Amino acid sequence: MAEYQNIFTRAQIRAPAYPGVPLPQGNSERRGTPYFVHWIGRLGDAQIGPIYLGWTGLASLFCGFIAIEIIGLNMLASVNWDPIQFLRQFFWLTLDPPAPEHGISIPPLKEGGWWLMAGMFLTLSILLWWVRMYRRARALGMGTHVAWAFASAIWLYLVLGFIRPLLMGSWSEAVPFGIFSHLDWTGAFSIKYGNLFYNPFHMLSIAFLYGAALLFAMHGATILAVSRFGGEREIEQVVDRGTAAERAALFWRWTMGFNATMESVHRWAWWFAVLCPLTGGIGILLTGTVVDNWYEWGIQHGLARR
Ligand code: 07D
Ligand code: 07D
Repeated sequence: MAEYQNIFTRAQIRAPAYPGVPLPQGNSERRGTPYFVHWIGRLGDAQIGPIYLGWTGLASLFCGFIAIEIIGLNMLASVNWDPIQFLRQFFWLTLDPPAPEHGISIPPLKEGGWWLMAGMFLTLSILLWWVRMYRRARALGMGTHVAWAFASAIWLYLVLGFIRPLLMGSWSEAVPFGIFSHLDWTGAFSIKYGNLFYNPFHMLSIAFLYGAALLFAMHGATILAVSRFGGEREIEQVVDRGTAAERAALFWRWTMGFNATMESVHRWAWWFAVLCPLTGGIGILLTGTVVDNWYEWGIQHGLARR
């Protein structure tokens, strides 16, 4: 019995290393001879590589490197170039956006210009990585669901650091680069706009966040529970349901009254995950642009009481 309750993967795939399906014309080669690592296999697939180094991936890594370099060197400068203090104070170090008086102009480097430049490179890096995800999926003849889910997170990121600051007419509205400074920003944002809890889109975002965790737990647990009947071979189970899918479905009909299917559970998961930052981004976009104080808004709309 205990063998099925291990958090690590027990069965490791050890077929001969597989370079992947043939790619359409115009794709570059996949690099590296694949090899196997036992401990990696305990978490996922033991095969490492080959890796695809397209130009969008390389350009993304390059832009990401520049962004981290700008942020890191500014943080290092803020502790007088002392590497020990950099490590000790890392969580508290920050690269802040320009002050309000700069509006959406390009400020001097030391007054937020570095922040703007880091943000530009980070955004380029993220967008190029999105293109890489999209194009690799197409090259494999897959759907582009992963890229569109990623796009939803990018939407929230762009609202927080670019779209909303533009609408508000000031970079100072954007999020700083720093571990605790971005938490301080989040806390201050809520207070400044009268308590984000009364923002219905924050409520929706939270419901999808919690819902996504719940669905992930239910789905992960269900599949592990029927893996002794081959339940993790999900797609086979869609066309030829067999005893694993039957038991999983019956379990939920017993305990909950109805059940998802092997296919629909993934649609639920996708939508919950996607709707979390999608609704969140709408909530942030409305804050300060359409609604100045969510508590007052809540009172006006019968949500909050004085
Ligand atoms: C587990 C996948 C791996 C990703 C990881 C994050 C960096 C940052 C720092 C250059 C689940 C890698 C971290 C690349 C490097 C510098 C200075 C994903 C997994 C491990 N946050 N946030 C964190 C980001 C915002 C909030 C942690 C990013 C908003 C709260 C990490 C963004 C608001 C809390 C982090 C972003 C907000 C955190 C762990 C971008 C509202 C926490 C993240 C680009 C949404 C938690 C100390 C994690 C924490 C935390 C990264 C945006 C709120 C540093 C990259 C502005 C309340 N955030 N965050 O595991 O421990 O995600 O903070 O938008 O409590 Mg944040
Ligand atoms: C940040 C999307 C961008 C990330 C990208 C990733 C890299 C690194 C590195 C691979 C997370 C880029 C990656 C660059 C790659 C490696 C190593 C997604 C991001 C593109 N809140 N709140 C939310 C709760 C309060 C506030 C969402 C709970 C207070 C603000 C979420 C509580 C105040 C904002 C949520 C709570 C407050 C949010 C985020 C409880 C603070 C937002 C969803 C129990 C005092 C954001 C509408 C998400 C939002 C947001 C949860 C409380 C402030 C559901 C559970 C009242 C300002 N809050 N919150 O997916 O969308 O984030 O709001 O109290 O901006 Mg909140």
